[in-house]
Amino acid sequence: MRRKIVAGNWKMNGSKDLVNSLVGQIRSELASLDNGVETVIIPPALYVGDVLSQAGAALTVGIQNVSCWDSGAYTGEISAVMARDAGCSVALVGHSERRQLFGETDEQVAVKVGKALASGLDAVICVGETLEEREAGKAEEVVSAQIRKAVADVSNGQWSQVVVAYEPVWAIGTGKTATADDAQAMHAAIRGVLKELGAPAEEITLLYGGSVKADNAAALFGQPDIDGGLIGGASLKAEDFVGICRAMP
Ligand code: G2H
Repeated sequence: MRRKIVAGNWKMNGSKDLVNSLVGQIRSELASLDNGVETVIIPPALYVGDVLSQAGAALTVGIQNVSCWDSGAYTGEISAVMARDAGCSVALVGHSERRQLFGETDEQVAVKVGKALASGLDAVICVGETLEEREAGKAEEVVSAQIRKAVADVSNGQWSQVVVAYEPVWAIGTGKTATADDAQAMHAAIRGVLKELGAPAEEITLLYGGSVKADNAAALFGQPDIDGGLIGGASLKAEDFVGICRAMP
């Protein structure tokens, strides 16, 4: 039985006021939900403590990025060890915005996956193709290569901490969503790659991300290989985010 996860990636949005208004509301509205979904809030790192203080046991908290290093003279960096120490349970690694805007490479993603897992965090490894790559018929090839590199150093005992999020770059924040069929096809391919690599593929949670909303979540989550969602814009409004959590079968 795979974990079902809905994670809200706030990106560089939010404030103490938003934490105060949103987290308690999400928490209370999800209190009666019994569909087994694990709900994760991933705010900007400065607000991790504030979110944790309001999250209660029902919500877990994550960090959007971790450093390639554990500590030292790396101004502005936050290590996985620190994120764990601060109370995070989850780290996003290799989000397309990190790859595209900050030049994060597959090699750095692999190092960050290692740091997250070694520190005890679950690593949500983000992969996805650009529109150009999809139109060239290379989507599966690109995503498969990203996964192979990202998990190259994962050891047998660490697979239970690995989650993969498929986020087609052309669907992120654009209002365009992959069809449920297209997303399912890619998720099945991802599971196939994990299996080839010797991972317990049937037990690994695969999330879809990219303009997920309350009104398209049920179709996506109803697919056999889609185990939840990584939510951006719609995680900033309680009604939308809770609606997505409720859409999990
Ligand atoms: C993809 C997603 C969250 P959005 O980046 O990671 O964002 O739901 O706004 O497309």
